[in-house]
Amino acid sequence: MSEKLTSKMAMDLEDRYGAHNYHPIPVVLAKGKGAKVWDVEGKEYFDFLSAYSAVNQGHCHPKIVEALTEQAQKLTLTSRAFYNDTLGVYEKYITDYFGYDKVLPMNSGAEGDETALKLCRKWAYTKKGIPENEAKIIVCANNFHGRTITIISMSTDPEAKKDFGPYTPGFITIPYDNLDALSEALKDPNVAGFLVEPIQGEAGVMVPQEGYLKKAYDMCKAKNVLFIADEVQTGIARTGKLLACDHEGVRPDVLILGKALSGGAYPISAVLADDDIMLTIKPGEHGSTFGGNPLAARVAVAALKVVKEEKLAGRAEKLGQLFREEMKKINSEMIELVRGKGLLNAVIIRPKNGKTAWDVCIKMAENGLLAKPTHDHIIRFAPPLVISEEELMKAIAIIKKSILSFE
Ligand code: IF1
Repeated sequence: MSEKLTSKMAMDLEDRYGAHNYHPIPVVLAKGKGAKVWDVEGKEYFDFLSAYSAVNQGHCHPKIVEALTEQAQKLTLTSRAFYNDTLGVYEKYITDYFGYDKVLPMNSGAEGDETALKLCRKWAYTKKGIPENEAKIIVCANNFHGRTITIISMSTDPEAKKDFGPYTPGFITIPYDNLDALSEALKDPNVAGFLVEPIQGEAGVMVPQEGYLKKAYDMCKAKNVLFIADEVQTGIARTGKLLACDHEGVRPDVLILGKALSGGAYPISAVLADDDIMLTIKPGEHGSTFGGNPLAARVAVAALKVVKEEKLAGRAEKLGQLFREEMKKINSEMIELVRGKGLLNAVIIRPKNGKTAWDVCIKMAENGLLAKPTHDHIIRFAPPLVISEEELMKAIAIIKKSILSFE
């Protein structure tokens, strides 16, 4: 093809040949570096979505790309029918890094959550002594854990759920950030686990009250119930600590990671737990063709090293405070509320003259910044954690100019 692909052509192709399961902002990206991306016409943007926090380390981080390309030329996949020379190295590295006995490697975040659910049930029957098929797992309203049938069975979002039944049983839904409801649900002796996002992402960056996670953890301990943290989005430095649970000194019994575990270079997820839990799953009982492949193993080690070397958690903490302060200074009726932790933030948009969060995002894109609305009235702001203070201030100026253009 000698003809150059324009944005219009690329969008038409996706529309014509791709399933219509997304409604993207109309930009066509062709290149990324650090906190910035470029469209096919060469227009530059700050990326304030970071692929839903998968590119915390910045787009195309040279060290991650190096690990990926080097390993891609040597060995990419063996399946777990055989050992390979990279997986064990990665397993030692990540278990030391997060302080767990064992890791179970998977690919997508949803698979990580599914793995944690299976692990919890296995533990319930083989260790806790819950009667067969009676185990229950407590989940929170407005959660987001992925798109599989079991995961949407735990969802309270009609959009995620409707017309996809019948649903998987075995879950108890309680309100998020509500310890009384948790206490009540924990009275059921067949409860095996409590699955929670330390900050609810999809719900609109819902930060629970201080002490919620710690108290919830202690209540689970008192009832011999596993505290399972979905840190797929909040983990790996996004909220200003390595894990969002670290803000309250909580060490989950089961920890689910994904997204930035690869720095966005490859789909990699992981479940971490100690031996008494993890070793309840025996050979043949769970797995994945691609989970723990050599490419993933090398990429994950590189991605985790970057987080430490570039002190990304500290950057997220400091720049996040700056971001929220500057957002609160913007004098517009459209800004109803600013909330978040580290560089996982949300601005609640009050519609003005029929203009909504979507219109603000379109205006920001025109002005060179990409973000996506969630639930019509919330905009999530989550740039790569490698963004410099100077870049952040430029980005804030774009956000401000865009919002004020509706005054
Ligand atoms: C999409 C949201 C973010 C997650 C948590 C597991 C998964 C996710 C806490 C599953 C995935 C994504 C998927 C993405 C939209 C997105 C999202 F808007 F829906 F809420 F990030 F904010 N646990 N989150 O947030 O991971 O299987 O996708 O690898 O397009 O569905 P996955």
